[in-house]
Amino acid sequence: MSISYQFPASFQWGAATAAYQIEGAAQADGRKPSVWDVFSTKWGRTRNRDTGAIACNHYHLYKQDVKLMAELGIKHYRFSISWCRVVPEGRGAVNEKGVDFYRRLVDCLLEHDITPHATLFHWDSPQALETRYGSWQSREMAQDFADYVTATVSRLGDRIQHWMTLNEITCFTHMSYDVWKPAQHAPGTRVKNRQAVWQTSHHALLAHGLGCQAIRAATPRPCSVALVDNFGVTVPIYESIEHIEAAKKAFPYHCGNGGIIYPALKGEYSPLLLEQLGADAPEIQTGDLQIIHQPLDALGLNIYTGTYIRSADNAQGCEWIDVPKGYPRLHMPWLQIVPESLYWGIRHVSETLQRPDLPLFITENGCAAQDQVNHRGEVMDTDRILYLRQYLQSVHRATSENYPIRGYFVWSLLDNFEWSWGYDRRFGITYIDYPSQARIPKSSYHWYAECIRQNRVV
Ligand code: GCO
Repeated sequence: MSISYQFPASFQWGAATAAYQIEGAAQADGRKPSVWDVFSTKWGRTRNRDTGAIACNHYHLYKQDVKLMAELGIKHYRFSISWCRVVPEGRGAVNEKGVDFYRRLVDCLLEHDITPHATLFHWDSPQALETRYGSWQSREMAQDFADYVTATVSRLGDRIQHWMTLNEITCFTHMSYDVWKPAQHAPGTRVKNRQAVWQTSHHALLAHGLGCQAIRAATPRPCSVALVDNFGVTVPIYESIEHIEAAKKAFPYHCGNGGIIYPALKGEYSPLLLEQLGADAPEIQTGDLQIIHQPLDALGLNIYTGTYIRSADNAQGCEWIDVPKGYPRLHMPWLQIVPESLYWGIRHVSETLQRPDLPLFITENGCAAQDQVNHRGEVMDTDRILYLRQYLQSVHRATSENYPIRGYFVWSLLDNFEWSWGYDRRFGITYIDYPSQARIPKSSYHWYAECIRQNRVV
């Protein structure tokens, strides 16, 4: 009998973006620079010194982009709110014109029967706080973030009921602060040692905890509160008992999982990781873990790839497997095709993190591909369809085994500013012709629309 890959009727289909990657309008209506505005103008930080100054000009073209979403058939849209539009100096005065843009956007979504899911922080922190105290190097950032959350949720909580605090803590801490080489993400600060790097992610975890409390205090109506994380997915080289156990043993060590998702979901840093970190471990003040370990209504997983693990006769009982030279990948050096990483990412939450209670969303999954517009003005991205089809079949497996996966947001609705890669890498199911700002739905857009229409992987 062939598998139909039919999803439950309640499954939520969506698409995701982020403010600095699509909005543009960097100086419109009172917005002040973020660390990415400053970082991306520095020589050698982004491809071709690309910046998000214009991006997809979504700030002005949002109505046509919402129309694209409606025609796609999604009922859920994940976007991020720019801290430096709402509180341009990072703390203090609220810029009501900045809030008004998000009111316009959300009202347009609701008019099209699309539910907004708002990420409160997707890396574009105010440059003013970098100047004031070095951003995430300071504990003050956690409270300033919570105050910005209060300002935002008290103004938009009448329209938005699905909130996510932070997007991918490691990407604005461990990738943004480095000891030995220039960090690849903003603010790109050199710090004195590894403990200083771990202290930045500890401060981000505090921001998450205080942010959860601020949302719940400020919301004018019931809402859901989530964290979005890109923990490192350890995948058994094949599904034998010993390799599955090895993948679970490797999990806390991989990509610092034990130092990010463990405190958030379990209220403690993984003892195994702390032992490995030794003096590099962050300084944890009394009460910090209680602040960090807030109840969550959901967890967002951003998963693009995985790392194969096998069992080993060593102290850790597991071994990382290097990626072979010719392993299939898409148009990013780290984007090895590992479809089962979605299944194992979902399963790790229930079994390795022991949180089977936690509703899950795939809040990002997608790939960069070498998209070309053909002579007929089309983008036939069958490589992206291949990638997405395999990954969605892996999500389906998790639903068929009754793991609490509630929905899937493709990354991304639009080609956009891909951070240090600039506009050189295209992740969208819609092609952006940047000079004209024309939107061209790719074959993957039409394929995804058919999946949504049939509620299954086609
Ligand atoms: C991330 C970010 C996105 C990226 C996407 C492709 O997960 O890194 O949330 O902003 O653009 O993942 O790298």
